[in-house]
Formats: sequence, C-alpha cells, structure tokens
Amino acid sequence: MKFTQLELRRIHLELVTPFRTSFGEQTAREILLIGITSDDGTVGWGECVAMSEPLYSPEYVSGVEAVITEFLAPRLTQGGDVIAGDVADILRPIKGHQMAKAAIEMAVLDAELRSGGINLHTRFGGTRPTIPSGVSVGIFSSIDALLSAVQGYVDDGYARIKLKIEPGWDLEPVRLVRELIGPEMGLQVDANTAYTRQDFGHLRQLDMYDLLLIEQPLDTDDLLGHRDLAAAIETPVCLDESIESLTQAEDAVAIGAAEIINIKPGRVGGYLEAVRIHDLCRAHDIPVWCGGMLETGIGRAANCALAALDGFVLPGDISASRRFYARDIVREPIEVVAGEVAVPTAPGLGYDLDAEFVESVTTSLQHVSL
Ligand code: OSB
Ligand code: MG
Repeated sequence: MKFTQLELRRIHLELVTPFRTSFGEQTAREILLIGITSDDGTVGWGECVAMSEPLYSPEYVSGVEAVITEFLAPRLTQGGDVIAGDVADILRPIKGHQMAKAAIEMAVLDAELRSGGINLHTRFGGTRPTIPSGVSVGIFSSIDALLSAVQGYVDDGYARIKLKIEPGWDLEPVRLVRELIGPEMGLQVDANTAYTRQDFGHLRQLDMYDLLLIEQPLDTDDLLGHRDLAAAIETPVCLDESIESLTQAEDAVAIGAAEIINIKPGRVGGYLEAVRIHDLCRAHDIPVWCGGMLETGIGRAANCALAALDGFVLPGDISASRRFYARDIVREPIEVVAGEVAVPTAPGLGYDLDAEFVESVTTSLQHVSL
C-alpha cells in the first residue's frame, strides 16, 4: 500500500484500581496510538505498549514519539509501497526501539487487513475461536486486600491468576492465594527482575505451591542466571523482559534459560516477530503464552489473534478490558465469559474504534507526512 500520513496520538486513561509491580505503581495509563493513512483513505491503527517511564524496558512514551518522528517515519516509505511484512526490515538500520517499531508495523498490518477485508485471526491461521483468560494481580499494601482482589477475579471467572511478587511479598501471599483458590486453579508469579543470583534458595521455597511458572525473576540481561535458576528449582522459569527478538529467544532456549516464554508483540518488535518466536518455540516444545501491557481494545484484539495460535498452550494476560479501564476506546471491549475471551473477527485487528471517546481522552496529537 502507499501511505501518506502518520498520526501520533497520545491518550490518557485512568485505571480502575492502582496497579503495583516490583518496578512501580501506576494509577493511569498514558498510551501512544499510531494511525497510518493510505492514499485510498484507509486508516490503520497501532497501539504502542511503551509506558510513561523506562522502568519495565528502556522505551518510554516521549522517547517513542521522538524516535518515530525523527528516524522511523522518514525511513518508512521511501516514496514507495509498503507491506507489513517488510516493515521490520525497512526499520532494522535503526537500532533497538522495538516498541516503537512494533506500533508502526501494527498500524500497517491493520490498514492492510482492513483494505483486504481480512481479519488478523484469519491471517495468523489460529484455529481456536476462544482463548483462556488469565489476570495479572498487582502487589497490595495488605494480604487482606490481595485476597479480596483475587476472590473478585475468581468470581469473574478467570482461568488463572498471576501474582506480582518482589522480595518481602512472595512466599506468604503465594501460600495464602493458593489456599484461597484451591489446588486446581492455575497460579503463577511475576517478579519483573526483582531478585538476584543470591536468591535461589529463597525462590526454591516457591516449589511447594505448584506454580505454573515464575516469570522473569532476574535481570533482563542475566540469561545465565536464569539458566542456573532453572536447574536449581522445580518451578518452570519463564522469560519476559529478556526476550526482545527471535535471536534472543533462540539463544535462551538453546542454553536452557527459558523453559517457557511470555511473548509480548511490542517487546519483540511486532506481531510478525511474535509469530516467528511462537513457531520457534513450537518446534522446540517450549510452551508460550501471550503477555499484556495494559492494552486498550486495539492491542487486546490483536493479542487475542496471536494467542489463538496452537503453541499458546498457557492462558495469557488477556483479561477483560474492565479489569483496567472503566471505558475502553473500542465499541465492543474484550470480555471474559466462563474464563474465555472470544477472538475478534472483524476486518483488521478486529475492533471498532470509538472515535469520539478517543478524541475526548487525547492529550496530544501530531501528524507526520510520509
Ligand atoms: O511484566 O507482564 C508484565 C504490565 C505492565 C508491564 C509489565 C507487565 C505487566 C503485567 C500486566 O503483568 C499484564 C496485563 O494484564 O496487561
Ligand atoms: Mg512480566
């Protein structure tokens, strides 16, 4: 397709409840939406998963805006046609900035699919019409508050619970949540890099709670530490932050540092790289699941299509939109029914944007000619 304009739209959404992780607490989500317009008037949207501050990964919203306007947008078309499958290669000379690149590729993909009347689920070839839904539960200031939040999610029908942990908030919360939800329900933990190589003995104590996995206990760049931890504990070690490309996934799997991988399309540079990592893991019998970044209905719809692929054998962090937002920017927000989310089937990524509401939550808007 021939694209003429890129739109960078920053929106602000309040969270229904604060979300605290080992790297910080959020009470609102600032999100950069990328709109791309083709010469026939088709508009595609990408949602950038970068957060306001570089606490989860090096990228952050203002930085993404800068790299897109200064470096990525000027390289994108070179005056010619672009297809989604070429975007990663076109942008490769610019190092890093996976989340910025992913958002652009996502917008191109949406435009391409919409103009062809095709849905992402169909393009990816997922066979399941619904996917199991897990929920990510933050760190609370008291155990009572945690348990009542978890009970609420159990009542909402979620298929599994993920608890955020950090030193001082791990064994006891996990023990009590396991007691609350019973032995059958899937339970996993996510440390967001909060532990060190000195903590293996401590983390081994989690083995008794029959967890599905422990996600990213050590630093982003500590692959060998994760390999050693995987050998030292029974709970499967899953990588999130450490995997930013297919190559890194290959390396982690080859050395035994990733027994499971959390695939987040934004973190790995786009949905197409996410599919390649899925394919690699399938070939190596490494289970994968789809992570989340507090996406709006745009990213949630696309994540559903990805998570419908056969290698996604564990429930993802694809919760109902209302778990984070009182009102979504799409007309039919993702809902959880009996622990499952229906994969959207409308043309494009599968959502219908609520343009009026988007306008009302927009905090800045910028246009770049292509
Ligand atoms: O580590 O998976 C993570 C949210 C923001 C940044 C990192 C992570 C998370 C979550 C929430 O755990 C996932 C979601 O439900 O969107
Ligand atoms: Mg994580």
